[in-house]
Amino acid sequence: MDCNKPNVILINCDDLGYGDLGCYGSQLNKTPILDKMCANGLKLTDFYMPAPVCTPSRGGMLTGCYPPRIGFSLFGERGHVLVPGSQYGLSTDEETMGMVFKKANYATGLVGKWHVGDQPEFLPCRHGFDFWYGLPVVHDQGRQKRILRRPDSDPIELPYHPPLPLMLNDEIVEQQPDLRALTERFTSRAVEFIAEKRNEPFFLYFAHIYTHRPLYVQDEFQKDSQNGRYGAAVKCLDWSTGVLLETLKRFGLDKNTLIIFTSDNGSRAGYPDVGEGEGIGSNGILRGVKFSTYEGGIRLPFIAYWPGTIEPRESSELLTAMDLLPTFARLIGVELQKERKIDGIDASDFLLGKTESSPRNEFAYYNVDTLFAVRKGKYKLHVACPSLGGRFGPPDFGAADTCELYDLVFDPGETRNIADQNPEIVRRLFDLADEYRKDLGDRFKNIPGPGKRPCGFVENARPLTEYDPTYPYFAAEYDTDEWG
Ligand SMILES: [Ca+2]
Repeated sequence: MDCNKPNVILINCDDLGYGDLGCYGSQLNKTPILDKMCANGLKLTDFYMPAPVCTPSRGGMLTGCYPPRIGFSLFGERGHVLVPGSQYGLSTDEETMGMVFKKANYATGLVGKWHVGDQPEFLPCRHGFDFWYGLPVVHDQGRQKRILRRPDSDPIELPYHPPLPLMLNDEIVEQQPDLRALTERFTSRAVEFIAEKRNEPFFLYFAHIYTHRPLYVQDEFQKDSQNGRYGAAVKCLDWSTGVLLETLKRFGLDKNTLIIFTSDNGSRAGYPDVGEGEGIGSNGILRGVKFSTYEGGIRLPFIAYWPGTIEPRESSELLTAMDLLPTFARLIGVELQKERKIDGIDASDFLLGKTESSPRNEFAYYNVDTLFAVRKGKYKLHVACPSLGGRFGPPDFGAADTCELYDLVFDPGETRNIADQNPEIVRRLFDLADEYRKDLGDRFKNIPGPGKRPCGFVENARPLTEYDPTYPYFAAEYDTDEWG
């Protein structure tokens, strides 16, 4: 076994909130396996995704870049995430995690949701992944009743998407798969991948569909859930992680495998269309929800587990998912491309416990391509707020100026604006915001951003599937109107 070439498994959940795991304070969801992994690994309290919604969060993580840098902003007129048949996707000019691991001759696999472009030009095999079993889009983008419920209007039925494709590499192997069993099938494919690649170094990116709605979960996980289908989905994530841990142990790979567990953005808990009673997610002590640049939308659980190499510890140092790409590169001994600027910082010494402090001490909160807030050290300044999207919606409609300063150490819930009492800190953070805008631009401020690169684009895009009333789909249409 080549100890200089550790295996890496990156587990990314979908919409799992900061407060959804037992080890992050959940009293409702049962996560004994993740809690144990957390107790025996590195737990971060201040870990950020690059965006508070799927597509830019994932694109930013895979490339080590703030989403505007890779052209992930507004896709077309309105879309803040990619939809089936979009002309946009992750440019193959960008260096992804898959490509970085390929440089070191790793086997690279993706199991689960991609969501950074569904056209053939943008699929995982074009981005350094040898193997892929999963969904090109989010699972609420299949044939499913979609009722938009807003407190201020009557329910509106939204148009159907084309049938949800399940892919094996670049081929569609099923349409409208049974969502209730999909996580088990993903887990089984992940085990097969590990088994096949056990004699060579591998990178596995496992991108779950839980706990994004609609939630379909096997009865087995629902039986003793204290949080409805939501708690059952979290339990299934815990179970799936347990299967991977056991598989590594059986193949004698556990001491040579780094596992990271996180989520792409915060929970939707608190949205008006999220019903009570069926179980809801939690962003714990944090304010804000998915789509929001308050902490709850974008600060996520992060566990790094590598028995014998990472000593158990908890840290409140800053780290972001953009830092994973350069950190992995350092761990496996490859150089990143030099032509294109990235935003990630190599944090391998911090991850391994060689230093107590993280090399990152600031973060820019971009949503679509407007800068909403900056953090440096313990201080966070909100410089913009959504103008019409309101508390709940994405800020597609624009922004308004604001000036809210929070001390995230004493006030992680962002409850007390201390801007008036700290004019000097406010001034310094406005200056920092301007530095980011000069490089990455700002839609709201009409600043173009010379550091932005174009998103991938194809002229003749179309959905991968088309509804055919005579075709025997696994599920003709998903039968809940939960989405988003
Ligand atoms: Ca998500």
